[in-house]
Formats: sequence, structure tokens, C-alpha cells
Amino acid sequence: MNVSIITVFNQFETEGRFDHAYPFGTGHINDTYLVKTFETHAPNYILQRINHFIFPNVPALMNNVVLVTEHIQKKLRACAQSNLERHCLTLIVSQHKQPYVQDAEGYYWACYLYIDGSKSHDLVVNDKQAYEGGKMVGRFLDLLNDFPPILLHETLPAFHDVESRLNRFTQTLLENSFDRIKNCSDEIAFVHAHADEMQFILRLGKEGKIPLRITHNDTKFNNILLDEQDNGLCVIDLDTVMPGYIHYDLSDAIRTVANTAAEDEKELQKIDFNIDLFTAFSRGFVGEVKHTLTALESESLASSIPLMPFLMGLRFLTDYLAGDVYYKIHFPEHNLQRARAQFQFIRCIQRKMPEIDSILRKIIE
Ligand code: ADP
Ligand code: GN1
Ligand code: MG
Repeated sequence: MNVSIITVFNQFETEGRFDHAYPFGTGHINDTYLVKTFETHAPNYILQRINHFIFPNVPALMNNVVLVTEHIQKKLRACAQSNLERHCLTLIVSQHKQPYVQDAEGYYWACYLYIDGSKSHDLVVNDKQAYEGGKMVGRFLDLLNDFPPILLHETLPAFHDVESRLNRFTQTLLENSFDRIKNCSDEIAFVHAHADEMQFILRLGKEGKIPLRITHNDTKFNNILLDEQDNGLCVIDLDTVMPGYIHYDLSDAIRTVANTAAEDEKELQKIDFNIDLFTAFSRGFVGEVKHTLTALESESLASSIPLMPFLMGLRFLTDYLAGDVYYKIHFPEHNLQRARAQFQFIRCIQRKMPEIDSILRKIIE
């Protein structure tokens, strides 16, 4: 990167002078930096270079973030939420009053207030974290329940459309451009064996049996901020807020919350489904959205738990076969390892399905 962080930072309407910046977080798509300001009284900032090779229309994406954060802030103000800037992302505008800055290389940058004392966890270690995280995701959906979907640009069309992801997978298999099929025949067989059942939610949606809502669509646990005492603060990473089914956000969160190992765990025997963390998250989540759930949404929640691990495994595997063009990887077979870990997690879910189903039923009752 030839563009200097300080040059970009100085184009935003921030308080305090740039002191230093360093890469922050473990995201797979954008480049995120924490910018520390010189003055102790001034806030610190998150500066993010958005991957426009993945998000084709960044101005429209940023307009979504403006609309969504304004909507949430307005509702939080109406219910007299204190410390508003800790409970919703605060976008910083540029000196030209735009929600982004474009650098000399054509990259777009966004800037947010850094929420002081916040923590983002790749792994969940106790029930309180899980419960608070569930509350944050549920509250986010509830706050957006009255947001007009027509106002939102679809940043990544068919993002969670499993049928279209399967079609792309088939195409990639046919091309086999990197001659990698031979390395992953078990994983390919896993996809084929589960492809039909994983389209259950999409079918309900296409038949108009469950409502399209505004969903976050990337609710892995590190996109939820907690404070130092593990109280929930807010949901972040709003790049993919679009219409979707509520199942997507529950299933994607459980994918990371209830997993006893990392998303890309190499040693598959370390992967298990933690029922207590699942229960705690679901309690927090359902408590916030219960009043809007339709009967069929409630009934179908449990069956959707394997969906997002499947979709992510499928996407990782497709990216592996296509030559690692989408996700950042840290070693040659990283995407394959990620896919294997997701599929292993599905096996763990399947073993505990009766328990998962009965717990969700009790929570929803
Ligand atoms: P990515 O799209 O790369 O995942 P995120 O928006 O999730 O980017 O940001 C990456 C990480 O930066 C988050 O997981 C979190 O740790 C941290 N982060 C992002 N925004 C904030 C914020 N406003 N305050 C505190 N930490 C933040
Ligand atoms: C990506 O950017 P990040 O790391 O929050 C991806 C999500 C996947 C996730 C898997 C735009 O999210 O869909 O669930 O990796 N985001 C995009 O960890 O593709
Ligand atoms: Mg993120």
C-alpha cells in the first residue's frame, strides 16, 4: 500500500491529531486499522480500507451504513439510551461531508469512532458473553424491524443464496483451474450429500412462507462488541446489512459462538458443539426478537443451525478450488482447512440436533 494512513485520516473530520496506527482485528475482507490520537482527551478511531474488488459499489454500501446507523441512533435516542456512541457505530464524515474518502489509488476508506474499552472475541469463553452477544444481535434485528428495505442497496447480491452458491461451486468444479479437486474429494462429497437439505430455508423464503427482514448477514462473534465486564455494546461490520431471513443471523452467530475451536481449526477433534453457549446465546437472541417471530420462523429456527456453517464451508471450498481469490489466506491450504473445520462442525451439530431443537422450543415457548 503506497497510500499513507495519516494522509487518509487527515481527510476525515476527526478530533485530535494522528499519533500512530496499527492493523486491527481478524477480518477476512477489509483492512482495518486502529488510529490512536495524540491528545489524551480526544477519541481514537477505526480506519477501514474497504475491499472494492469484493464490494463493487462502495458509495452505495456506505450509504447503507449511514441509513442504518442513523435509524438505530434515532431509536436509541427515543428510548433515552445513555452513552449512545457505545451502543451503535458512529460514522465520521470526510471534510467534504462524505461517509468515505477515496485515496489516490482508488481505494475507499471509512472512519468510525473507536469504542473505548470494547472487546471483540474470536472465541466465546463463558455464558455471559454468549448471552450478551445474542441480545446484541437480536436487538439489532429488532431495531431494524421497521426499516424500509427498499432504501437499502444489495451490497452483494445473492450473498446467502445457497442455490446460487451451489451453482458457482459446480461451475468451479467443472473448471478445476488449479487442479485441486484431487485434494478434496471428501469435502466435495460432503457438499453433494447435504446440498438438498440445506436449501430448506431458501425454499420457505421463495415460497413466501417466511418473511424477508433486514438482517446483518455477518454475525460471527467478532462482529459483536462487548465491554470489559462482558456486557453487550453493539453489533459492528455493517457491510452486508441487507434483506435476509432471520435464520441467517442466528445460524451464522452460532457457527462461531458454540464452536469449541476456531473457524479454521486444523485438529478436527478439537471441534465440538457447546450446548451451554448455544443455549445462552439463543436466550439472549430470542428474548429480543420473540415478539416478531412468525410460527413458521420459530419452528424452523433449529433446522437452520447447520445452514451457515454449510454455506461458509461451501464458500471456503469454492475459493480453494478457484485459487484463493476471495478470502485473505495465511498459508497455502488455508481455505481448505477452513472448509474442513466447518464441515466437521456440522457433524457435531447433527449429533446434537434433538437437544438443539428441544432447547430452542423451550426458549421460544
Ligand atoms: P472486517 O470487515 O474486516 O471484519 P470489522 O468492521 O469487523 O472489519 O472490524 C475489524 C475489527 O475491528 C473488529 O472485529 C473489531 O475488533 C474492531 N472494530 C471495528 N470497529 C470498531 C469500533 N468502532 N470500535 C472498536 N473496535 C472496532
Ligand atoms: C467474511 O469480513 P469478515 O471477516 O467479517 C465474509 C463473511 C464470512 C466470514 C467468515 C463480505 O467476513 O461472509 O462469514 O468472512 N464477509 C464477506 O469468517 O464475504
Ligand atoms: Mg468483521
